[in-house]
Amino acid sequence: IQSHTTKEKDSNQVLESCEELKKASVGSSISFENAPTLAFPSISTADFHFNLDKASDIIVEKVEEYVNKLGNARLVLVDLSQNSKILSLVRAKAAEMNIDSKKFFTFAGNITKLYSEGGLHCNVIANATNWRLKPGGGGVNAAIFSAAGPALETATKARAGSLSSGKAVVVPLPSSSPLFSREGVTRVIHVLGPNMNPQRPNCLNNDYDKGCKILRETYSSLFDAFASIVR
Ligand code: AR6
Repeated sequence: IQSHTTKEKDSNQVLESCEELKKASVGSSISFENAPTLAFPSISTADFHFNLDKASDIIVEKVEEYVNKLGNARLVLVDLSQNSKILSLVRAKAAEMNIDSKKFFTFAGNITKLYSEGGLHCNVIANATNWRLKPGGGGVNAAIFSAAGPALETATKARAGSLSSGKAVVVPLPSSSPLFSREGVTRVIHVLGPNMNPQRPNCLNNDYDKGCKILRETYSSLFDAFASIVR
């Protein structure tokens, strides 16, 4: 699975050497010609303090459930660093389960720069958000709202005022957003995972029966939302 990252980069180098294609990819979503792809971060495992081993089991279980229902669409788990613990846990477990590495793989990179820095085109990205769907805070939520510009906040408000845990909301990204024009992202799916951090609202106080149930529900909501876009 790891070598997929290299393959993506190699094929990007070929693309980059072709000036015509490079020009054609600027400012238009039509010229991003890959299969529909959802890039998603590991929900709840950083600021929300969810146990990494339990989360990795759930990610692989849910990916296995959905990956073959999505036609040629791909799912990609993203984290900032190649040394990410959650990426290695998931890679190992996905390999054990023989999950098709063309349809599901892991990728190290900033989720807001997957195309421009990694050559990986993902038309949909998931955001691990907060219940108010507010920009800022930290982690991937702050990164996505900041990279997308004010257009995402406006578009999000038009769809929903808040989110309960386990749920997802799909927000079409206006073409004025740099995430659209630079990265080819046409939709952001906000999801709210279970929280185990006492400093954050609705902490589950280490109740992993409830937490695992909600994390499963979160990934189901996310992949159902992506499936409804792909269909
Ligand atoms: N690109 C890719 N992955 C990232 C990026 C990025 N730019 N930034 C973080 N990650 P977290 P949570 C990874 O904390 O645990 C927010 O403040 C990170 O390494 O963003 O669900 C919200 O407003 C980790 O693997 O989300 C909520 O209040 C994963 O993304 C709260 O944090 C999720 O980390 C949600 O906490």
